[in-house]
Amino acid sequence: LSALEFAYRMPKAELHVHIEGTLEPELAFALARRNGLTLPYADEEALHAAKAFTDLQSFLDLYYACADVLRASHDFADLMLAYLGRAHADGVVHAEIFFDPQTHTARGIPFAEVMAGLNAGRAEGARRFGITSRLILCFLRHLSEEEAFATLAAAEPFLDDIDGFGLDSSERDHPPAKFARVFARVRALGKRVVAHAGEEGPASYITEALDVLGASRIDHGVRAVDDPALVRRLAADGVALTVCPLSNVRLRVFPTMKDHTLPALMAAGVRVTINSDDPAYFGGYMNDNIRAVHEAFGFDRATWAALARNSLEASWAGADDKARWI
Ligand code: ES4
Ligand code: ZN
Repeated sequence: LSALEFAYRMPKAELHVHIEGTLEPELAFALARRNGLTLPYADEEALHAAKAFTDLQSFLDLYYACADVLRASHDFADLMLAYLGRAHADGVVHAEIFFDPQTHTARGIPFAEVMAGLNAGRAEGARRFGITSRLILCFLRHLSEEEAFATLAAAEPFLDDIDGFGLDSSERDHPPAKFARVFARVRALGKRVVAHAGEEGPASYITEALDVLGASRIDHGVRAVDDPALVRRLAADGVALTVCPLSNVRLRVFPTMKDHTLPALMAAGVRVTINSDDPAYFGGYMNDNIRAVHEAFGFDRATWAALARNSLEASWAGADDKARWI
């Protein structure tokens, strides 16, 4: 078995995937039809052509526009089931999945409708594929603290189904500290904290996410290399980074995959994981990311095994499940 085939088949966890970012063009057009809507793109090919991004914001504009086809709970269920099936095919045994409720409640979709659909999809995915999953509610950082607090209040009846809270959307000029009080409340509710930091924003946002928000994992975190003391801290404390290689190249965080800081972070002893972020937008799912990294860096089997083990260890799966997989 080649190192790449080995990596494809390894049982692994996906810890950084936005469910809205798994909306493939085919499903987007099917949901538009089902809901009597017209997408601002003539066909799947035109939508595909719109995915030539120049930065994070150029992606987010399209991502939020396409999410408009998600209306009823069964739309969210179909989206979730399609993702879990695709992840299962790539050896993913456990997924911790972001959702952006503000993208939906702002359009008048009830929070309960979103939750019902995501949970129905997760239940069916567990039945069909044996895949376990968790939900992570992300606050949109370009919106206000007040709106984040309102979202947290709306989430309170559903806390049994939400394992953690995160922070996503436009990073620049929206530092983690903007949401210090919201995440204090999240911690008081006994929930885990993660945050996107150090994707387009500076390494100092990673430090802030750890110190001010109490984040236990950092989403992306690839700019940590600009602060050697921070890299030593991440390694010493075992803070996992949920790295998304194809995303970073498509959003021009790095010019090419060979410029990616993933090998440097691993060499420094940081607990790195590989993830797909928004697979319908960035050119692929888990194993597509693994292939792209392998083409750039040619890791051996031991390195791929370590990356898969990192993902399972850094996950919030139960101890029994972890013992089965690791
Ligand atoms: C995202 Cl790649 C990325 N960065 C920040 N926020 C996001 N939401 C969805 N994908
Ligand atoms: Zn992300």
